[in-house]
Parts: sequence; C-alpha cells; structure tokens
Amino acid sequence: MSSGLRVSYFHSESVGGFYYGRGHPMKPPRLSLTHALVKAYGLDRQMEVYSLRRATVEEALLFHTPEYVSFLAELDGIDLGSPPRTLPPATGLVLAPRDPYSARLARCFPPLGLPMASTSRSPRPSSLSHGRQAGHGHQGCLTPQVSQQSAEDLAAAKKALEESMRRHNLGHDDVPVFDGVLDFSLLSSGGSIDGAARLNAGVCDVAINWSGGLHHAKKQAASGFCYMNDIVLAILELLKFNPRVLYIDIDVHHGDGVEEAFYETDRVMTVSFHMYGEGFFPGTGAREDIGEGEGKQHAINVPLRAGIDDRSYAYIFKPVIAAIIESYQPTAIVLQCGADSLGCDRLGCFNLTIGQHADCLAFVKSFGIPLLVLGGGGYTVPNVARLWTVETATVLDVELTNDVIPYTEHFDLFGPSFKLIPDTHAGIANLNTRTYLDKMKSDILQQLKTIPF
Ligand code: VJV
Ligand code: CA
Ligand code: ZN
Repeated sequence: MSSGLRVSYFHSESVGGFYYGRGHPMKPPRLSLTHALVKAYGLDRQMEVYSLRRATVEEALLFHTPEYVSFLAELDGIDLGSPPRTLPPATGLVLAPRDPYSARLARCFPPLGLPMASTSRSPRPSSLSHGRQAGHGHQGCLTPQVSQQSAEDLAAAKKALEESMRRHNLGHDDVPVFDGVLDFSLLSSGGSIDGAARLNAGVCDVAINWSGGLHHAKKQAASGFCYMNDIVLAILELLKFNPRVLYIDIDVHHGDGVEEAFYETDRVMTVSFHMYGEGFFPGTGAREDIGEGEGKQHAINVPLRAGIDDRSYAYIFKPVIAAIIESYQPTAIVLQCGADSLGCDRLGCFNLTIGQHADCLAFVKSFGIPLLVLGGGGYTVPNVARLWTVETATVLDVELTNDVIPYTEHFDLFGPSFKLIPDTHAGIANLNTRTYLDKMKSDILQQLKTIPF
C-alpha cells in the first residue's frame, strides 16, 4: 500500500523522441523507458499523471534573456515575431538530421552559385523569422553585380550566425543544435514549473518531473547538454509563495547554473554534491564557493573525489542535509536526482547503487517538506530508467522487489540481468578518505553556524 502522499507526476511521450545527434550521450528516449517501467509496475495508478505543458516564452524570460530565447527559437525555425503565446501541441517523434548544425547552415547558406529550391520569404522580414525552410533564396539568373552583393550578404549573415552561436555557447559537441531544441527545453521547463505550481497550491506533497533537472543552462547560454534551466524557473515559481527554498543536487556534476542564478540571494540555498578535480566538467563547485552579498553562506558545495561508494556518500549526505534543513528551515525543497552518480554510468565516476541513490531521496522526503523531484544526468540508459522507477516508488512508499522487471516494449534493453536492481558496482577505488569527508562535514557545519537565522 502507498503512503497516502499526494504525488503529481509529469510526462509526455513526445520528450522521448528528441535526438541530440549521433553518439551523443544525452538520450531523451531514457524518459520513455522510465515511464514505460513506471507504468509496468502500476505506479501511475497511485499518483496524478499530467502531460508536460510547454513553458511559455514569457515564463522562460523570467530567467533567460530575450536575445537567447529568440536565438533558440530562430534555430528551431519558430517565428516569435508573430507569436502564438504558447507553441502548438507536441508532435511525437522529432528526429534531427545527422549533423543538424551543418544541415541548417547548408539550408541557410547554400553553396554559392548553386540555386537552392526555396520556400522561404525573401528578403527575411526579421532576425527571428528564418528557420527550417529558410534561406536567402538564391535566384537563378542574377547579374554579376547582384551576385557579388548577395555573396557579401551571405558571408555577413554567416558570420553573424556563427557569432551568435559562440555567444550563446551553442552548436558544439556538448550542446548541438538539434531539431526541436526549443520545444524540448520548453516541455522540460513546463513540467518543472507546473510541479512547483502544484506544490504552491498545496494540491500535492511531492511533484516529479524526470524530464527536468537540466542544471547547467545559464541566463544567456547553453552548457553541458542543457539549454533552458527548468530548475531555476521552477524555483522562481516556488519563490512566489515560499520564503526559503532549498535546492539539493545529487547529479555527479556540479549544479552550476542553479548556483549561479541564486548566488546573491538568501531566499534560496543551493547544495551540490559532485565530482570535483581532474578537469571534470564543469570545473566549478569548490568548497570555498559559498555565495556572495545577501547570498553569502547560502551556496554549499560538497566537492567529492572519484569512486565514492554508498557508505561514504551516506556518511556525508545525511548529516549535512539534516543540519542544513535544521538551520535553514526551508519551506520547499527541490531535489535534482541526476542518475550519473550511479556506478557504471557512461560519463560518471561515482560508485553509488540504486538503493543508496533512492535512500538519499527517501531521506530528503522524510522531513515532510513540499518536494519537487527532478531528473538530470544519467548516461547508462537502462539504469536511468531503473533508478527513476525505483525513486518514483520511493516517493509513493511502494516497495519493489528485485526480480526480473515486468515486460515492456523495451525489455531487451535491460539485459543481461533483466533485474530491477543489477550490480552497478564499478571497479574504481574510492578516493574519498574518512579524513577528507570529516573535514568537509565539519567545514559545512561551521559554515551553517555563521548564517544569521
Ligand atoms: O567535459 C566536457 C567538455 C568537453 C568538450 C566537449 N567534448 C565532447 C567533451 C569534453 C570539455 N563536457 C561534459 C559535459 C557533461 C554534461 C553533463 C550534464 C549533466 O549530467 O550534468 C546534466 C544533464 C562532457 N562529458 C562527456 C561529454 N561531455 C561528451 C559529449 C559528447 C560525446 C562524448 C562525451 C558529445 C557528442 C558526442 N560524444 C558524439
Ligand atoms: Ca551535483
Ligand atoms: Zn551530470
């Protein structure tokens, strides 16, 4: 039987259809796998399941700059110049071409001298109006003079596009411009904002959005597979009704985008546990980074070394979180549950089991404070689905036995064990000594003592 907690859960099948490009470690289909497993265990019947709503552009602009959002829209072929306030409904599978950036560039800037079949309006009415079907519409028989002029125009436009891509950190390996990138980001953000709104309204105790947790996105730039910071937008929503919000991040990477957004306020305390050192992305999150101005002492960083196991993680996580909740007295908590802190993750270097990861969630939940639970990283796809299913059950207080998982259309991907909780023990040494963890714990408890509450 479940706990009687009221749980709101956000998912739409369309998020699983986005594609970052060939070989990219971020694989949105993990969200479809997760939902299929959640349903196969019957967990969907014990909570309220909502479709993801796209955040509106206005909502996105509460954190991101208009220039950045417009540029994302431009790349996605969406005209914000004559805007529907919300975008049309999600369309299911959205597949990117193999190399979307060059494909797009090729459409915008066809090789000189080769006329391009164009459906575009020409000339471009505004910087926002070109997109998938855009192009400068080479006309077949131009005089040499006009040709020269249009070559110069094209070169200038190409330079401007490249400059914008650089400014917004877009288009390289980590953050490719894939088809539907804005759509994907708005869906992820809409789920997190709506989860926050339901908590604000007091109509649920816990809200879950596994499509959220994209903690690296900055005000005007993409970073580390993240384009729009759904977490910041959700926290801004929570701040409408909550005097103090606690953000906890157990993704293996530092939650830099969220920390940066609230670095100078005492209304949000950010806490990130992450791998730090050896050039590990993003390279921020040193113990010494504690916030500034009004926010001084309200950023807490727990930089860890590779190979941390269950015992060491619980040893630092539980007392630190208990002390933070005791002293900060948050009225809402957001927990980013990145699955890349599990052992055997394709990108991570920690050694947590599914059981310990879920215990962190259970521990946070045990304080009985309104809780928004979000996804994040996670690059060994079947383990992401396993973890987030177990965590959905944890929220519902449903115990799942470690048997072969129920059949879903994705069953084959869960081999060779086909168990719910396989061995995720990675053969890497735990470089977090007891002395290191003790020093960190006492530093953090010291930091908490300096905060005037
Ligand atoms: O370490 C980095 C930056 C580089 C430049 C880009 N190359 C590909 C990798 C090194 C310095 N980026 C990290 C970003 C991690 C983002 C994590 C996001 C989250 O989990 O915290 C939240 C959702 C990184 N690590 C590994 C890769 N990038 C990586 C990117 C690829 C790739 C292989 C590895 C992109 C494309 C392809 N392969 C084909
Ligand atoms: Ca983290
Ligand atoms: Zn991560």
